[in-house]
Amino acid sequence: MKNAFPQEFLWGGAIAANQVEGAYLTDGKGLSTSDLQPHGIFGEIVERHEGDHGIKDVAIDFYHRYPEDIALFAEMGFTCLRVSIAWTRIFPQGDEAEPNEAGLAFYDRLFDELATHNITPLVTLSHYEMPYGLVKNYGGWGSRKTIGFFTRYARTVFERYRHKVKLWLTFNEINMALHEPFTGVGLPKESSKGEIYQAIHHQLVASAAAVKALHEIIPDGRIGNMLLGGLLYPLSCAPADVLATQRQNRDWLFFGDVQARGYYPSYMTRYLREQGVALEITEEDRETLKSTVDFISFSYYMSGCVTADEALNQQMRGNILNMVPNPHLASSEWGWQIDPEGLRILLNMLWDRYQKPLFIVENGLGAKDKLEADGSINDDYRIQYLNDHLVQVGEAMEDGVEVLGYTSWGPIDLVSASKAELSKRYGFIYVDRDDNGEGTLTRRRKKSFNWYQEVIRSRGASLTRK
Ligand code: BGP
Repeated sequence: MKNAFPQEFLWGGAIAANQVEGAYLTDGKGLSTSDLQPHGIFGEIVERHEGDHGIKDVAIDFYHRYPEDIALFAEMGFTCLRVSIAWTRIFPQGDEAEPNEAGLAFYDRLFDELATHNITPLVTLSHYEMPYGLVKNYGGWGSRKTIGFFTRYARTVFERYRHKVKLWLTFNEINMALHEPFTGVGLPKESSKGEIYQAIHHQLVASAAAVKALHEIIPDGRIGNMLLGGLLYPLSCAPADVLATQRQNRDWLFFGDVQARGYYPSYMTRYLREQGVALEITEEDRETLKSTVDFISFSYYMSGCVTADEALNQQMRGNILNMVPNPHLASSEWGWQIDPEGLRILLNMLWDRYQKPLFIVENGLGAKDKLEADGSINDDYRIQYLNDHLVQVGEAMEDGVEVLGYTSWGPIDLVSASKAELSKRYGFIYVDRDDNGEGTLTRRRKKSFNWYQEVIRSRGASLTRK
């Protein structure tokens, strides 16, 4: 492939605190919503008791092993690492007046280590977790007060790391709240549409308040939103299918519309009215929402189809976005449909819609890897997946889309979000730990490690087209 990627394009990987760090009560950290989901975001919510265990309590022990892991990322040539800050390390219950110094100090060490290797941090403020204290005592994002707690947290970390971190994201996959309200906004699963959208509204206001604070505190910084790029195609060309698809794409684009444009789109006003949902939106909220993001970031793993045919729809329902399988695409071992061209389509769609720079902050293949007797891991399927997606990123850039960078999901094996599995591996680096928590936590380079290293070194020239 010809060299489509500019010098300043950021290459790297993305991880999230609750999926890698472990040390779930260390140095004063409080319990987060993630700590109550030992079986992942689709599993039950479990109250924690002294002496109990969950796979994420240790995760891959990044809290203690980050220097070794960052050295491996540097060896691959990473110029960027997306991490998240665990809010509960900074404000353990969420409502304290003063931050927890030991938590702040940890991220100082982490960012210093990245700086040693010239790796630019891209930091998510909230990745699928919030202080459980805010859920228990205030009702999570259902309460307007949470906007203030979050803004205090955001301002605290912006002030503290203003010389170390210039690139920020607000909420990971903010549109996920519609599907998993506990993970997204700290509300029970059985919450009504009105309650969920009110909580989402509070979160959107908080996101905009963070954008405003960032611009004040770090004038040379940039902050983006983060969407689950749930690209949907009509199952057929029947206008009813096309219309249903437009509506479902708007379910998630709505978040981007508010965060990038600064106001609620008209289709949403109609939708909420027809659902009988009357949101409490103050004048001050409207003012705050006008602080729009500098760039759009998103995750992309798969695409899906939509049909207006309810009977067919019901038959095929099953996964989180209610996608109907696309007969033209193959699936991963976890049933996620693989669609590299979808990434080009999505990049163009978001660029056409927002005209703001884009950042692919998650993409990758979760697969079972085999550790050979000689210690090698030959993950050609992962190389293929990533190669094909990166080729399409190059195509989108040729189309004129402005892309800031690409951080593949899980550059080191980590605990999966959906089911808290370790056997669902995404990494270039293998971690010796299984779903039961057995293993030495030793790290090993997979075949894809050298492959990615070469892709970065050659700025994409080594990618192969079909
Ligand atoms: C995204 C999340 C990540 C990550 C990824 C892969 O939705 O932002 O946290 O885990 O999906 O999903 P999983 O871990 O379930 O395979």
